[in-house]
Amino acid sequence: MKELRICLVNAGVRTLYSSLVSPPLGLLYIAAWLREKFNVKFIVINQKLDNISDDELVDRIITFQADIVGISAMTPSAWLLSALSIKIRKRCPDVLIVAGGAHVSGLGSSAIAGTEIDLAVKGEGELSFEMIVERYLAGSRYDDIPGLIIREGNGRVVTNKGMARLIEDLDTIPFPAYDLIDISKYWKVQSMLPVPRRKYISLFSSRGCPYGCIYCHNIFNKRYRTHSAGRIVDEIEWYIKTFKVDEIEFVDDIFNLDRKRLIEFSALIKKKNIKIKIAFPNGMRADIFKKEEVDALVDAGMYMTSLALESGSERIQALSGKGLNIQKFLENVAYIAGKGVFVNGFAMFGFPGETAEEMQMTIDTACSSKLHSISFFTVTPYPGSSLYDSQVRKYPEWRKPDLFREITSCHAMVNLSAESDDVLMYYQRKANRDFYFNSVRIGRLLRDYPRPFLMPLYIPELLKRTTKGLTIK
Ligand code: B12
Ligand code: SF4
Repeated sequence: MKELRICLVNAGVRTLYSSLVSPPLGLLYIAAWLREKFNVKFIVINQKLDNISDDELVDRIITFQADIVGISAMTPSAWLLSALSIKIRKRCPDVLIVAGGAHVSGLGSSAIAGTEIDLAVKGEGELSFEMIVERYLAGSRYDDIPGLIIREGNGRVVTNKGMARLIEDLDTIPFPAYDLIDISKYWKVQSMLPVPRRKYISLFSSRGCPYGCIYCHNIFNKRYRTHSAGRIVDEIEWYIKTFKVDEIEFVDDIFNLDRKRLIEFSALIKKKNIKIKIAFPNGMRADIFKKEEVDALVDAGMYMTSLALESGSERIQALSGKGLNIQKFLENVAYIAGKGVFVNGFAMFGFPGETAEEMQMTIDTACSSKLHSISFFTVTPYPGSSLYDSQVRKYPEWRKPDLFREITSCHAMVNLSAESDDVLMYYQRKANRDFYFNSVRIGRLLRDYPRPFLMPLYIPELLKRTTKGLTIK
């Protein structure tokens, strides 16, 4: 069988405001899955990491002689899809262009309007991409692949019935194809964790989350599926051996939902005497933690975690679907921080109808907590969230990807709160001032931040957040 050539691209532009980069795990999973089944050669290009232009990207696709190009994009990078796919089509007319990732998963068929993308996968990618390759090799049609979005010859976009098939047993997926990227390049930039320059690897050990937060995605379905504890530990051992990493960064949505697995995982790390630092830049739900689970993770090597508060108001907790038990949050943050773990928080202002009093409740809760640091974001209705679906009728312009262009936590594209833009921005600034300009907090930060000598790097950002706040696009 002829060797197939697939180029996988993580679309993005690295800017001052959008500088975080981490390994494109979705693409690495897809490559690992496909190369077990087909005679296929891959290249993986992270446009955001290398900040390469579309033209240079197309040069590389041509040099590689790709048969298929697979592009992944989140919504803030989705504006790139049109120009990039048009350029690929112009210079490589026969290449099959396939898209996927958070943006396509959220927006569906509208995501490929105005592009030259042939096929798009909404949701989990491995099984759909496998079916695409099968049909590509057989020269047959794609119209029996569940949920697939297809651009027909006449430019019309249709969506097949059904939903992308899910992998039931996640352990059947091989380890992500980290050999296809130069992981050391990622160690020189900052990932989601607020600590730059670490010899880490990202690990995604579960898919799906049963909670219904209105601002969150639904890429992997609401049903929670996990890699087994044994598989995660095998994966970690392989990373240590192959890439000499000393840290694992879990980017799950909700790692601690399966308590039994958490305990088993921690016990295995101990039993095998694996020396590794463990960080959770997101993906822990604070109010469901039990003390023994925290103890087990700390024993296994957890040194940093982020825990989302989102709001200090019970009304907003209910309205946002998060339904966090705020008291439990405060208790668990204190317990985890007391164990010597650096605890970062997340909160948001600007939920639909949120009042100034409710914003102040969030500030008060954050300030009364034992969090070491916290990011105060504004609510952004990303495609794929139920908040987007419920509001988009009022704001039809949101369908244009340009509106979300490189939007970050420093910008708000909309103000859904009950207050004016000025009041919303005032509370974001005030939150940063009240939280950080506190001698006890600064003392704890200096004592517990894992790389104190790097802290000055964050001073310009902090000053910006405390004085300028966000801007409404
Ligand atoms: C790590 C991470 C990041 C990393 C980058 C990761 C990367 N891939 O480059 C960093 C920290 C840089 C980041 C930044 C941001 N992120 Co982020 N991030 C994540 C997180 C936590 C994990 C991503 C991951 O590795 N998932 C695991 C892999 C296996 O999943 P996957 O990438 O989706 O891939 C699967 C499918 O999507 C599909 N697929 C993916 N690509 C392709 C391509 C093809 C061709 C096909 C067929 C299929 C396919 O198949 C894959 C395997 O099943 C997700 C949450 C989540 N659960 O995914 C949020 C998430 C993706 N991020 C999100 C957001 C909002 C952001 C920011 C805007 C945050 C901010 N305010 O600044 C920025 C945007 C950056 C930008 N300019 O685009 C949203 C995206 C919403 C949306 N509509 O785009 C998510 C879903 C979080 C959420 N709760 O809603 N993020
Ligand atoms: S925000 Fe967290 S708890 Fe809520 S749905 Fe998303 S992953 Fe689940």
